[in-house]
Amino acid sequence: MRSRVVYLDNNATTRVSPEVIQAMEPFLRDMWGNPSSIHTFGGQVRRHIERAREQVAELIGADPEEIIFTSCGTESNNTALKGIALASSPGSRIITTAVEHPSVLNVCRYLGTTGFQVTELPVDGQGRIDLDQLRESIDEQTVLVSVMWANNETGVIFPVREIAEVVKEKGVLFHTDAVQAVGKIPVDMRDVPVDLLSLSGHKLHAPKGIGVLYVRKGVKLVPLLHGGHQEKNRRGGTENVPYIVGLGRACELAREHMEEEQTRIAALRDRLEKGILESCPGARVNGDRAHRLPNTLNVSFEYVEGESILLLLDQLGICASTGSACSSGSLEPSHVIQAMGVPFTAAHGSVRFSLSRDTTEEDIDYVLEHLPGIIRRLRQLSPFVKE
Ligand code: 7TS
Repeated sequence: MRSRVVYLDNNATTRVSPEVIQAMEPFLRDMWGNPSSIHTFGGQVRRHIERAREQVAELIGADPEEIIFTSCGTESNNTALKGIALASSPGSRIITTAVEHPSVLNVCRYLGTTGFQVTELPVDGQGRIDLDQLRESIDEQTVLVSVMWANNETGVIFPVREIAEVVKEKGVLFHTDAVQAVGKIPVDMRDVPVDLLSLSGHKLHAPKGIGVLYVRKGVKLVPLLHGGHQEKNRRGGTENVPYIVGLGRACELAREHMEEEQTRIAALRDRLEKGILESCPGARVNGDRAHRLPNTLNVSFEYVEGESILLLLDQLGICASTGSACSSGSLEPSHVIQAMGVPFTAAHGSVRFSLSRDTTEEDIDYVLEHLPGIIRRLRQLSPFVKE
């Protein structure tokens, strides 16, 4: 048995916080009625959904009416992209970036096979897009621009306000996948002219299987799930009441504690980064360090396979990831690292460490105690290195 687990894969998923479990429990045990029912037993549940809607809205500076509950970030992204595409004429253009999560990129590519025009903007070596290139690529046919708020693999934060302003100047709709941003950095719909925004519960200590699509008042989109009248006809299906209540509580906790928590998390991340760069020759950080989520560190170790590092870390109970868990199983470097033009010898050795409010100093010390030795051992095995 391993003596401990050091979980540094919080961009893949986070632990459900005890307060969230406590908030959800009554809705699994006692208050299990259908919120659409006429009788009091079911109907009493409805106001708890509306309370959760307010809690989510408050975290992102939205109006509760602009919040649609979905089953996950992937569904929110699909609803935004397909919903706007279906409300537009065939041949319309959608613009996105080469470093989006597959739940945006693969939807755009699918829409590309059904007659829509799709532009994937490249990124530079730091993972940034060029705003002039974005402006120039918005043509008469463009109906939607989708750029993530923060990248899940590198943590790079996009200048969403500037991007939104460029897009709105052209009279085009703007969607942002904020799955990795919400709960980690301020996200406020009163400040930024976003039309549609996706978030996901399990990235902020709520359960997997609950998400939100924010849709600004007045924006028309075709639902992904046609069905009953739930969510004001924008998403059919009986509401996942316990998870909706849990997400509401998670948003409330994020709002109360984000500032202090994220300062502490950023300090731990910086200590990990400094320790790795000092003790592992050939280590380099991927992504723009000046504009990065406080919890994320993506490092490449030259001439070493990321997968081998993960396996050896795993034997010590340390959980990290190469790129996104969604693409694990493939030995290709991640599309994000490739799009940034990271050299081949480093791209294969990229590892993502992502922290959370549960991360402790001892966790970081434990990694720094063991990682340099792992890298040294693997380098000695590399056919490319003579030491
Ligand atoms: N968008 C982004 C930016 C994400 O990071 C993820 C999950 C999703 C959408 C999908 O959300 P879900 O609720 O459907 O899971 N990202 C990752 C990751 O980086 N590693 O594992 C899952």
